Amino acid sequence: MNTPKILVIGALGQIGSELVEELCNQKGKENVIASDIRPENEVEIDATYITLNVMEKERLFEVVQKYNIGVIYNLAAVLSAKGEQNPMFAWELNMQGLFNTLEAAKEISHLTQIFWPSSIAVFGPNSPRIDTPQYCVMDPNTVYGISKLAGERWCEYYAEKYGVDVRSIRYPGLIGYKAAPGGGTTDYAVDIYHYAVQNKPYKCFLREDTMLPMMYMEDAIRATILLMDTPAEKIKNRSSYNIAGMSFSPEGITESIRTYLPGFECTYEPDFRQKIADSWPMSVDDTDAKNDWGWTPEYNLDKMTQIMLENISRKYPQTSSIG
Ligand code: AKB
Repeated sequence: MNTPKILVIGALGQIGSELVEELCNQKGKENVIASDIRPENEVEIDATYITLNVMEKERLFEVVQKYNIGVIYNLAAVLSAKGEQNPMFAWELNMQGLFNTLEAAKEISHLTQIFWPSSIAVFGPNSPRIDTPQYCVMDPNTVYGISKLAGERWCEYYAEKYGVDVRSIRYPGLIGYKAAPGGGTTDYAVDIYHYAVQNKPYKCFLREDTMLPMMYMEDAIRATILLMDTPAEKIKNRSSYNIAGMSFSPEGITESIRTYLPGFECTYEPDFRQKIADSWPMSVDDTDAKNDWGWTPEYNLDKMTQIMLENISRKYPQTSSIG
């Protein structure tokens, strides 16, 4: 069987840049097209790249036809903290971008699979906060969370009404060293490593005891491709799956960093993002993902800290005290 052509939308973002690399490795570089809104002449990426704004439905349809696309990963989104600065734009991008890809899958027969990321932001202050179940009260209070919850319902609707093979994961906070995160409440957990390797103190925008679900990027990419490679009959959930990796607080990650850099200092000055974090789970129950498609995480906090510090220190050869 021929490998279908894959289009990654939002390929220059935190998840997109790592996903494109892994898809090229696993599915063949000739089968992957990376796209984002930046002009082609400004982008350096080791893959075929085209400029594409997911809000432009006609252009998206044209690209899907032209390149005979069989699979789309639509990662374009405004995240939780940034979304609160411009709620209407966040709603438009997060919803219209999803509709355009779902409509393309409904209308174009060779486009047979869609991946769309959801988030732990779909939960809210009245959701259980420990081992948050797959199905429970969901009352998100950020525009990002509202758009993700509405998007999940639309994914299930398109799957049931039109037979669209759409699959989704509720990502926890994602932590990687290759690309910068883009305006989320969990971004501190990437920034903190950059300060630590430069021997700088870090001022955290969340309280020290704010426990949140998190995941090392390699686990997240593995989960994403595993979900997409699972035979359709095993995918019982067409809204979005909870997946768990690890849970920690700013205090916990600071302790983990101190095992390598004992002098590292972190101070705490909570801002508007504290309220967002306080409405999210501390940990999630991912039994359904484990049972349906065999999800298991491989990274814990200390293993991740070691990899993050080693790799980020290479970005700061002048100041780093690691390695
Ligand atoms: C955010 O903080 O907005 C994201 C997320 C948890 O979806 N990282």
